[in-house]
Amino acid sequence: MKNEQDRPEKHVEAVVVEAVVVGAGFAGMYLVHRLASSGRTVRCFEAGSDVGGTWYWNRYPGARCDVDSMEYSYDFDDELQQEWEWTERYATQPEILRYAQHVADRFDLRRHITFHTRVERSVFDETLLRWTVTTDAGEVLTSRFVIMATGCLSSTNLPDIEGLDTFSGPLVHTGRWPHDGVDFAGKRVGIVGTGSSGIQAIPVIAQTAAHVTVFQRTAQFTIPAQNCPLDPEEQAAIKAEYGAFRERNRRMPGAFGDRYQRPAPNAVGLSPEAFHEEMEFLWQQGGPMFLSGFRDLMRNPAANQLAADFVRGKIAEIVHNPVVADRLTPTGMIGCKRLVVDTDYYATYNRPNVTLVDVSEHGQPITRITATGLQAGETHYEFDVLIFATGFDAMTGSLLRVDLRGRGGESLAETWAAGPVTYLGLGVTGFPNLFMVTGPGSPSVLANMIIATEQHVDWIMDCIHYMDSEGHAVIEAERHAVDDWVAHVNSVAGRTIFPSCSSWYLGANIPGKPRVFMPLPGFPAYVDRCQQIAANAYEGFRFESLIPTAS
Ligand code: N01
Repeated sequence: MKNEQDRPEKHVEAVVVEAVVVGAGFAGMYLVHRLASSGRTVRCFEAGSDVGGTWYWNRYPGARCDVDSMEYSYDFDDELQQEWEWTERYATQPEILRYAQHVADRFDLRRHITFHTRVERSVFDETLLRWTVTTDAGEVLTSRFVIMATGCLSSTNLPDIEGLDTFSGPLVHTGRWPHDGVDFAGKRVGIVGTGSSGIQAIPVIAQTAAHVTVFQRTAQFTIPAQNCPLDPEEQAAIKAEYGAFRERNRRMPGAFGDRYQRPAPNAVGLSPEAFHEEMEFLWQQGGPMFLSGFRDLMRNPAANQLAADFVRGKIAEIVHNPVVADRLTPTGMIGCKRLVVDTDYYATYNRPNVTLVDVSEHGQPITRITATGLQAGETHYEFDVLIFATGFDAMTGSLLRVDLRGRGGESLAETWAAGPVTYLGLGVTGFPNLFMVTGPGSPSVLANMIIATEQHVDWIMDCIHYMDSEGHAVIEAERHAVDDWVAHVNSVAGRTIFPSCSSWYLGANIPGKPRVFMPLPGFPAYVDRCQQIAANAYEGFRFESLIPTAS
């Protein structure tokens, strides 16, 4: 902590607001609720016309969550979680959006949120110890805190392909889906990208389109969701002990899936029969807990190959045409890229109106978009609708889209030129009183996102209360703490298979983006560390206090 003795007296302008929150997804909404209900002035800015974040923008057909709905919801208010009724094991995008809107109504959040507005710039004034925040509507605010609740997967990635603006029909990105929908009936549809979004959308679009042509650059491992209606008795049983249910899930590595936990032996060393029987059970059970049946799948490449081979075998069983099955069969390790969860994905390729085109460098790469379709290799494909399911500039994209200027006018982009560096994924040296929710270096995308955002918001609120009680005006991550934290994240990730493939976790999907493994595996250990740091007077952060001005 700094010695305040020699600090010159400062006169502080009236604070317009205590906090500016950027984004009104699940993180921003909970922040607004906590800040406003503790009597603080808060302004939240949201580019969309309503709350919901990811679930507001990603309205493509088939969009649904792959964390169980009883787990993918706020747990900060017991009445809220008791009164809301989920209808399916995995909630659809419209149902999650309705839930977000219900929360906004219930806690009267919208009066603090300015919609259709982006924060464009935020500059830290080292004299006033305040942020000057400017929006694209021209509004300027002075705020003590800026809290980035911009989401990990909200900056869409549209590949830079020649002729993108020449296509004469609708050209849509899954992450910016039109609110009035897209009519596929009788249409020829081209879809580029086979990650989670494409894999969810393709089977649904194929049901009404005249023809769907899928342009696949890399084959993906995907596991059946085995989605089903939620049994009211099961829902009631969970609600009867919701607190304990939540607590058990918070102790899971990804803060979800406790009830699917089974004894997890090592795959290596197990008899092939016993291994196959367990894998079959996990496949029938469905969902992202598929890889948790064995302790060594995410650590030992040999074990991982056994599970990968099991899924490859499933593809060969499901897909009738062996050439198409072969094209759909991923190489490499399973779970190294984000595991995809689907409904009828592989079986969709048995439909006569679905074609798979390999656009990898060994196949027919896409060279340009034309007025009537796209050119891949030697072939020109004609479409009425073109869809890009090409993902996001993950984790850093939406943070860097705002011109954030910290001490000395340095931008976050400059500070992160070699990749994102943070302390706990919450703070950055040189950017006082700036918090990120689920920033790089925190479990974020490797965890149940709503629970991860609640944990961060609770930590931030505790920290702000602590600052007030201690008379601190400003908090800032110390450089040595950031360096140690980055080393820690690399070391934890390095003990897994995650860094060994080209995934968006590493920024590998964006040309020129520094390759840094951004999320931190292991939610419970992270939470323990956050609590320990708070208990030790927020070690690793430094504080500054204002000399009170005479009135
Ligand atoms: O994006 P992605 P996403 N030419 O980056 C391809 C979450 N999410 O929107 O693998 C041709 O995974 C690219 O190919 P390649 C979830 O965390 C969750 O699908 O780079 N193809 C890939 O196939 C997920 O991981 C849910 O070779 C190009 C695809 O586009 C994350 O969001 C649902 C290309 C992008 O896949 C992102 O998923 C949806 C090009 N120039 C999303 N550029 C659920 O909860 C890219 N591709 C279930």
